[in-house]
Formats: sequence, structure tokens, C-alpha cells
Amino acid sequence: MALKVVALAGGVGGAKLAHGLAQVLPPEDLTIIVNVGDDFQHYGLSISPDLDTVMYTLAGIANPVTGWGIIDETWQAFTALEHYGEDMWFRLGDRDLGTHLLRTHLLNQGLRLTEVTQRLSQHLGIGPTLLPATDDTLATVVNTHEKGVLGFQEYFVKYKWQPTVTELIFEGRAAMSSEVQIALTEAQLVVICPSNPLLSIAPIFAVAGIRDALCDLPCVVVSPLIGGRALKGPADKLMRELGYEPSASGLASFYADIANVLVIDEHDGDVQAAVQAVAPTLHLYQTNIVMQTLPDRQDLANRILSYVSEVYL
Ligand code: FO1
Repeated sequence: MALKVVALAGGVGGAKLAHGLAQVLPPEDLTIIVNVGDDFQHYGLSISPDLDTVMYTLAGIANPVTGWGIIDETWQAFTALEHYGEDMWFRLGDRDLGTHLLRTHLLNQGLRLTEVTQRLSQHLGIGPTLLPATDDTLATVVNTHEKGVLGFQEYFVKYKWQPTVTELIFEGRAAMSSEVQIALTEAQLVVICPSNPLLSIAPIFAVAGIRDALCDLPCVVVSPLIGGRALKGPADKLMRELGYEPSASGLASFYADIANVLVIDEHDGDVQAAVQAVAPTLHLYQTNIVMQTLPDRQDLANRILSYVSEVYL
């Protein structure tokens, strides 16, 4: 069925389902809107970790262990910087540096991040359209109890997301690009991939107009939790710290007025009543949402699209 799908994704977990969708949908029917709140300047380079994680994953060159960075990476530049006494808390591989160098160069020449991303992803042979959520500056700032205000990567990588988060601030007045606007106008289904709701999806909602657009579109949310725990990263910890129960009903309340279908894992048990209490009209689809292999990603994407087409569209 020709169905125009827009996926929202952030880090590693979201990229996996985006990859599954890219396997089962024609490239012209899939647009992936990616979080840019993790972006930062490092050694003068413009780094877009979530765009790179989605791009490398769809290109089949992502490091399969970490989920971020490039497979078979070398670390000559990184080692050289360490020899100069630098504290290299953020690892920059040699192949990955190629991406950062070219992105920084093209941005300095005046290209928008959207145009840079299209150029990089085309050279990596990626069919679907990858779009940053905005071309404006948008930075996730993390206020923590133990360390005060931290930049995202300081919180996430340097302090390994251990500090207690008291507040997330999405700095910048970010507007949708025309490309994002058109994608959301043409969308027949939105898939919110299993990314961290607070760190990866909330910054996308901070872009003016995106949240409102999603309220008027059929939207399926895929849980990043299994039995209340994040498969990887701090999704459950962040939800708890910011007042959401790390559960199907916690997700239902976070995505209230946006989600029409919530996909949770079969191991989450019978949560139907709890979810109905929070979101009476929400369709709950319980299935195996663990993606360890590429076939798993493809299979989950197929199951979700089939369920939504039968039950909701
Ligand atoms: N995550 C880490 O935990 N340690 C790193 O050294 C690291 C380096 C890195 C370099 C490029 C890149 O695109 C991502 C990188 N990440 C690293 C992941 C990054 O912190 C992302 O923001 C997370 O995946 C959350 O989305």
C-alpha cells in the first residue's frame, strides 16, 4: 500500500526502527525527522550525533556494538589529540571526522543543515529523506542536581547520564524548515520511533508547530521500554526524574493528544486498564519490540504498519 510515512527518531533505538521502515517502504514514501538537540561544537566542528546515528544506521555502516559512530573505525586523530594531553571524553573516529569536517565546511559555506544532510546521505546511498527537525539552533540543556547546568553531551557522555536531572531546557527559537513542513503536510502516518521521549522526541516537539501538526495526524508511538526498563540509555531514569512513570501509561500520558496507537512489548503484561485510564481512545498493540537483527527491524516495521492499517487508518 502506498502510504506516506514520517518517522520521528533520535538516538540508537529510534535509528533501528527507522532502518526497519526503510527496508519495507519505498524510499519516496519515508521521511525521517531527526532530533538535533544533541548537536554541539567540538574542536570547531559541527557535530550532529543523532543525524549521524540515523544516517550511518540506514547506510549499514553504524558500529553495531555502540550504535553510534562508524564500523571498523580507526582512532589516529583521537590518539594524536590525547598525546597533546587533551581529555578526549567524546570519542571522534577518523572516518567519523570526515563527516564532521565536511558538514562544518558546508555549513560555513552557508548551506542549511537540511541541505548538508541530503548531500551526505545521498553519497551514502540512503533512499529515504533524512531531515533535521530544524535548521535553526536548538540545544538540549540539562539541569542536574549534582552538577548544575550541563550541555547535552557533557551530561550524556562525560557524566554517563548519571546526574539526577531536575529540568530539561530546549534553548533556541527553532522553526520548521520548509522541508519538514511539507513532509508533515503530506504525511498519512507518523511513526514515533523507540527513542527516549524526553531526550530525543521532546526536543523535536520544541520546534514551533511540529507538536500541533502531529495532533492532527494518525500517529503510532513505539515504546523504548521493555517491562519499564530502557533497552539502552536513560529513558526510564529520565521519565522517572521528570515525573513520568516508566510504563505504558507513563508513555500514554507523555504522548497524550498525539498518540493514536501505542506499541508496547508483549512482556509488559496486561496494562490495558492502566492505559485506558490515562488515554481512553488509545489503541494498544502488544508485540515483540526487541530488535537485535536487521530482520527483526524489518519485521517490527511490517507488523506495526499492518496493525495500524487494519485497526486505525
Ligand atoms: N556516546 C558515548 O557514550 N561516548 C562517545 O564517546 C560518543 C561519541 C560520539 C561521536 C559521534 C557521534 O555521532 C555520537 C557519539 N556518541 C557517543 C553518542 C552521542 O552521545 C549521542 O548523542 C547519543 O547516542 C544520544 O543520542
